[in-house]
Amino acid sequence: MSNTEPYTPAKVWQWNTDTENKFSNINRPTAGAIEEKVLPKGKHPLQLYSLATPNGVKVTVMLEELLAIGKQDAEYDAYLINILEGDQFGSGFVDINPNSKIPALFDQSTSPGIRVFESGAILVYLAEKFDAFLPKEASARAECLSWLFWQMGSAPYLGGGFGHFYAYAPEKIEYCIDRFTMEVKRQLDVLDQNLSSRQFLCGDEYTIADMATYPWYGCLVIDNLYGAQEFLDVESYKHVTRWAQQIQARPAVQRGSRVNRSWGPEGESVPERHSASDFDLSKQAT
Ligand SMILES: N[C@@H](CCC(=O)N[C@@H](CS)C(=O)NCC(=O)O)C(=O)O
Repeated sequence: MSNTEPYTPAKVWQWNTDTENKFSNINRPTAGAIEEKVLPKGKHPLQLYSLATPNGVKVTVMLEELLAIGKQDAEYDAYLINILEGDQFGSGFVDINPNSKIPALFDQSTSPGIRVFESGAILVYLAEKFDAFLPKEASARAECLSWLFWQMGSAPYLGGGFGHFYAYAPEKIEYCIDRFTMEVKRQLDVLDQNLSSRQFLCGDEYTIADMATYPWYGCLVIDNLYGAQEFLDVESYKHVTRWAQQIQARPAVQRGSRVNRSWGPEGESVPERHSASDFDLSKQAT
């Protein structure tokens, strides 16, 4: 594929399996399990199968926040799903998420157990189960769900659109980078304007909307997600930066961001988490 060769779509699209790209290689045009693989299960009420990508971090941050406010039944076992190795296509994983994407949660404290997939649905499920981080009053709840769903609808433009074409695609295609940069900068401006008069996305209260948005737009601005800080001129989004720094300073966010990480500095990552002491053990390993 090259920018200089004009591309004419075939009459019927065919799946090209001999691409060199490690990200497109894991994708396939069909759904369902491709191998029998039983998922491991721990002793805690909640079983999480995930990876520390922005969508995964939303949930580990929520679980750590719940534990931090004393919700002991939010104890969880977090197992690593290596999406580059195809773990998401194992039969056990597909049973709890037919869409083969992390994160996926299994609540074994109920009988029968409950599966939940899609990060936004998992956040709402946990918020309702533990009565936390989702306001109950009608207008505050509507505001929180609006920002949560805003994030769920917007992030694919950031990750699948901008991030993919700016950082991962085998060649830089101006049309694609322009299109998604325009949209991501517009989204950052939406957030910046909202946060200019609010401490958190919905006002004074820290909610699941902040937890969902921080790993994407917060990390884009303060952690150089996709190496795009300069390209996107993130310094101009001052309110997003202030908000992201405030959230990043929370101990539960720092713990949650380390869970299910299989990369980064040794001692920082906690690839599997089964108890609070896993964070200390991981530090001692350095
Ligand atoms: N809308 C989903 C998106 C989940 C998603 O895209 N997960 C990615 C990692 S961030 C994944 O599992 N990719 C594996 C694949 O595409 O095969 C959610 O928010 O849970």
